[in-house]
Amino acid sequence: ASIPEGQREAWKKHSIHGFTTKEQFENETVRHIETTLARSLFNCDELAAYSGAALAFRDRLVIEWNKTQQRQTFADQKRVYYLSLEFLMGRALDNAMLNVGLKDVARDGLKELGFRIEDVISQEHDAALGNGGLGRLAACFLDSMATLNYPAWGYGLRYRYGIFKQEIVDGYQVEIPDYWLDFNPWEFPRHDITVDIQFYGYVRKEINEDGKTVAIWEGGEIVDAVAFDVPIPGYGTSTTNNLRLWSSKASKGEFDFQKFNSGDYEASVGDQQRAETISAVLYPNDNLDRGKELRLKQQYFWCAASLYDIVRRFKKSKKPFSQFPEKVAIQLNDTHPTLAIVELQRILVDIEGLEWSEAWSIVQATFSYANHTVMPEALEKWSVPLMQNLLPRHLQIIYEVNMQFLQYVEKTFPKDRDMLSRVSIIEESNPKMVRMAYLATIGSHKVNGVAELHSDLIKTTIFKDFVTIYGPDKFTNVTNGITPRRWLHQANPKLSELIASKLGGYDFLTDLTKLNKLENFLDDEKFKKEWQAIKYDNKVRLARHIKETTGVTVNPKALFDIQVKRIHEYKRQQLNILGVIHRYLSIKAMNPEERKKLQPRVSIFGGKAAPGYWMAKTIIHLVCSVGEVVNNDKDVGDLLKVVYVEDYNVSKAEIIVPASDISEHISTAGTEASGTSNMKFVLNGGLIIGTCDGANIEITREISTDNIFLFGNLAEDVEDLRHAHTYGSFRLDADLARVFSAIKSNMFGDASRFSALCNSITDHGDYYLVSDDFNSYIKTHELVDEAYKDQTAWLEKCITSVARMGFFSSDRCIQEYADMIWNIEPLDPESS
Ligand code: T68
Repeated sequence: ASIPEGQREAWKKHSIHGFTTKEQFENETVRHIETTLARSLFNCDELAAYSGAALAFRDRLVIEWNKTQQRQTFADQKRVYYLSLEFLMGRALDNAMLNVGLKDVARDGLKELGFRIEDVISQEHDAALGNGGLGRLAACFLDSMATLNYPAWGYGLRYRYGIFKQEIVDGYQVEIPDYWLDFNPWEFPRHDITVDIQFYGYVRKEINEDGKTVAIWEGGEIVDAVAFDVPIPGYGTSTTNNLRLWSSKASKGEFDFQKFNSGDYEASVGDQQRAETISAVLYPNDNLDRGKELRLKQQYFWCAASLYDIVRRFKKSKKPFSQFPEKVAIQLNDTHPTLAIVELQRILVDIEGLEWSEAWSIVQATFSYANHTVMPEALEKWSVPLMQNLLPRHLQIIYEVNMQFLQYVEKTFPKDRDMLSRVSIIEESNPKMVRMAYLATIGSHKVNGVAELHSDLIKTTIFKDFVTIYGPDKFTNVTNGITPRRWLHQANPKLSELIASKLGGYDFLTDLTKLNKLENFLDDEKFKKEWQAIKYDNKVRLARHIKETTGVTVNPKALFDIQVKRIHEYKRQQLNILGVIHRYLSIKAMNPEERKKLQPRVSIFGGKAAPGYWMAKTIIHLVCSVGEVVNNDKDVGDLLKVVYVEDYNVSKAEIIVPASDISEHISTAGTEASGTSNMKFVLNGGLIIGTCDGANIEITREISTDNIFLFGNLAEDVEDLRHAHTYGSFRLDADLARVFSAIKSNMFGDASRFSALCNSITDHGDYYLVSDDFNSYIKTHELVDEAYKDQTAWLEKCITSVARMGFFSSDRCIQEYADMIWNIEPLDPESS
């Protein structure tokens, strides 16, 4: 429906261009406050100022967004679709200001209107549609894809409730629902873009006019998927990509007017609510699979809507389906979207009438799959009866895919009889289970891990047989990265500015390897003083936040030791807090002379526990209980403080990350696929203490062993150590035994509350090797204390590390995906 040639002049005359000057920004902001929000200068609080400024910036984004979409349609290049059940975006306004390069304009404008930009920015509610690393990775990738001008779309679910808000009440985690949609200027409902999604029903076989047997999926229920679009601006480019989130609602056909008219309101409203439940809430588990039916419904709802949308867009080009993989790449963020593979095969065979094998080649050439964990409890499996009921046709397709795959395996490896049951998509358990990681692997042309160690591990553990079957080239590594725009420029503006002043501009934000020039300034005393002052200011800012939210006073001159991430036994916050108790006991035993020599510390924890993960909640409680005792022990004073920062999220991370001296990345070797906060902390001039796990290993390679505190057993030894525990040779570390005695003496309150936690280490096999690594951990912390005393040397380590972090930009990472996996080209907005 385009405007005729003759009328286009009028359109162009009135076409909106968006503000560029302070005057125009103020004008737009006030206009939005007065008209869009119907408020006035007598009635304008910080929230209204935020809303007005956000709407002004939104207008600017929309203009470029429209142009980008037009340009991409016209160019008809290959696009990538990033399917992720989680997008942990955080706040959008600050990011929009920086990406379009108008933050200074906004600061001055807001000041003139009576507001401080920081207060306005902090009014925004985080978009928290994710659990942790996996969801935040998706958000960093969107930023990089737009910045690098790739024609890329994100597809996700528009949860009404994001990850819960955490409150700490009497030292326990309490979960509060995160209703975030009250005012969200960043999304655009597309009520014209809806897709009917079918569930349940049955499959009928029919002979069509060509004499071919076709499957027809009938009956069941229909739910509508409505698109909500979110603009994703790139940094320093006008490319503005789209993130499409699906929301569920009762379909018009389905909403029972009969029931409604006959007065059975409750039943009709019930149907509606059941439909809306699908996109109601994000499942709050990270690295754990619980196999709930509603989760499977969410997955299919989102995959089917996205695939329908992608296929519809492709069909507009009128090209044959054989060219589908030349126009479409689909990236699966973990196994959560694996049903998209099955759905595309269903569309091609059942609806478009392609031959099975031709369709399957198209599917395999289209999809690629990134794995994010090797831990068995996190690998997705769905029960066959559940799938049979909810998605009967999809289960048939899975069985067919499996049969053909197993026939091939049998023919190729006739001697290995056990291989068939090992690699079958269907696990022969009771009930039978569909192994989603195998299905994703079989249906993709590339499978990648997210850090080198992890990519090696998947090839020798969960996908060992698949390496034999497909050869090693199907499996590759793409080490994770982070966006330096948010995680340096936005979170740490002063450091970014200092770096820019030395490097002659902000080019490092789009080519992070440019940071290496910082090594030329290691003798520049003024530079180093400024660097140190910025770190101190960032610590003061965090100390203020801690004071306001917990009431605890911490000294910004102390060493800030931070562990913020989801609470999980494999991430070993228990090792950290047991180490803190050890430190406390040591301090208590010291004489005044020894105390004088000790480096004062603040141990800062933060992170959410899955609501049903009882052990993780116990760890939180232990941290809080230790804090309660230590922080009120006059005898200890500033030598040690222990803080739990409530409700760790993206916007808190932006305050916490720049304030660390040392951060903890101490997972049992071989369990953390990559980790990405390790990269954020180092990029902000903090050092890390960590195990040889995930991306810590590559960080070490880049910044050198001199600049990182590594400790603990290696991944290759973990299996043997566990085996040894099981067969009797477990010996509790002596220092750790003293720590347990202290806990048992009720030093931190009723010890029975911590007994399961202690017993998991002392009596139940110490699966995460806390005792095995304890001594090495304590010793390494002593090295940290020693090193921190030499502030000059410490500072040089920090600066050298930052200079060498270029590799960990998500731009590098996206470049690798684009070249090695997606085979897509950027579309430069200036060249068309
Ligand atoms: C994380 N995974 C990895 N999973 O743990 C981390 N899981 O090492 C890695 O750096 C990061 O992914 C990015 O690659 C997760 O965050 C989940 O959140 C999750 C959510 C649902 C189900 C399973």
